[in-house]
Amino acid sequence: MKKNIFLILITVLFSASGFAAKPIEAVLTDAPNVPPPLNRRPGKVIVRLETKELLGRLADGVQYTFWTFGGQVPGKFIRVMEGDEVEFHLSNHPSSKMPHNIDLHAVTGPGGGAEASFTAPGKSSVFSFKTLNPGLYVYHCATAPVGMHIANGMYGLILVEPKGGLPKVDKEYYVMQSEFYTKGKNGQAGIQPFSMEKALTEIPDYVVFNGSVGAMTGDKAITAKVGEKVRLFVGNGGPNLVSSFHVIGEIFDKVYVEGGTKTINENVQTTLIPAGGSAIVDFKVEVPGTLILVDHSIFRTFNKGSLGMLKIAGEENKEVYSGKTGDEVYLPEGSAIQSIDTGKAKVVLATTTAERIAFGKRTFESNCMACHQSDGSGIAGVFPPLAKSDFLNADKKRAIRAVTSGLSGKISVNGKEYNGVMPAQNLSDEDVANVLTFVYSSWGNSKQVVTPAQVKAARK
Ligand code: HEC
Ligand SMILES: [Cu+2]
Repeated sequence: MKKNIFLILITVLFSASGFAAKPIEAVLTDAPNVPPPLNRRPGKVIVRLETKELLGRLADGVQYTFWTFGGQVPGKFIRVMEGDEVEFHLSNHPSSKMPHNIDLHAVTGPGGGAEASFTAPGKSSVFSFKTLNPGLYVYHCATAPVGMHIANGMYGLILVEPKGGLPKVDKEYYVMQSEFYTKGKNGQAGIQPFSMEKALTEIPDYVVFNGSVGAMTGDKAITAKVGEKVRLFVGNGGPNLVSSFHVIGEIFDKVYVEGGTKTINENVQTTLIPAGGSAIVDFKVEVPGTLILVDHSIFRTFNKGSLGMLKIAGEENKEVYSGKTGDEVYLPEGSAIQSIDTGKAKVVLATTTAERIAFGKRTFESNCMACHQSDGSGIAGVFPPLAKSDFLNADKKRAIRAVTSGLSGKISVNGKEYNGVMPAQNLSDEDVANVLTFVYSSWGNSKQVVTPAQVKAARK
């Protein structure tokens, strides 16, 4: 114990007097985690990063060969401080097919380190730089064809803490948006190769946070407690799109505009994050619930994947937010149940029950989940549960009709009354069969199978 204190004292004295202290190995983290604040003086720091190409999940049933910094998309979060001397080691895994390099926007020097770090498979490169400017910076691969290396997942964030650090908060998270361009359409199953044509037209099939659809939802949501201050380090890897970053149900108390440290905007709803840029957003969470992280170019969010969740636990504060205090059906004269046209053309027909369930899960996620929730639990008093629903399990034909024609008026589900309106779902017989078979197979339901022929018959 005494010896430790003595050692710390010596180290402090040495660094204070300008003696070269032992270099520090930087702690790197995978998204959504961020290395802890540094609380130290500037010094010599060693960063070791490995490029690796690997097959991974892009969406349910969809796989993609990602090119990564550190084995995940986005790349590892690097945290250094203003005035550090960074010795950067880039290693390219022997199994890689491509050479890679790194352009760190935090570097002052040609290519941001790109030329110095060009590394063939099975090799390592070393270069050094001084962190002259504090801020939150993107890094990315800059090996030709640059667009393709970025499109395949080669980007991440490096934070250069200003001297003295950023103001203290309770939770810090790493969120990075990016797009993927695949040969097949959104949702098309299998291993999807990169599509250069789609990348050139800048119309992606997927727009995601942290590398895949659903990387930050459900039990992978980030969390905080009522009363805590939350900080998101948000980056945009592009390669093409600009993000309108927004958190549904929050207002950013502070935005470090474009990831700089000088211009701090306050009370912001949506902040623009350029491709190859960043922002730091701080906010205090006041009430419990699930906040939804989105790109407010909203079709990207609800149809292409850029949706994340921040779950807040804690006590209600009815003064800040009352929740629903009134709930009545509003059906003015002449109005009928509306229908939602999803415009989705499905071509692949299920041949087995397992396939029906798998396809049905996707239909559920894009057509039912918003109301009935991902675990089928519904929302008390508003959307009835599908999980263990006596209403559902008692009568298959009635369940089919609810989906094909909509449902309104008083119903009772598991002893609780509901009096809402479910819009008719404009789905094909095949899709209705799939989604109901999925629902029946999930959450303790009766495991009945619904076929397209039964749907067709029930429509009459
Ligand atoms: C816009 C919100 C909304 C969407 C989307 C929606 N529902 Fe519903 N659903 C409701 C409401 C509200 C009710 C209750 C209607 C009533 O009170 O008469 C309901 C009732 C039901 C019921 C009967 C009650 C029960 O809990 O068993 C079933 C089955 C059902 N929905 C299935 C689905 C399926 C499957 C989908 C997707 C294809 C879907 N719903 C999409 C709002 C929605
Ligand atoms: Cu590369």
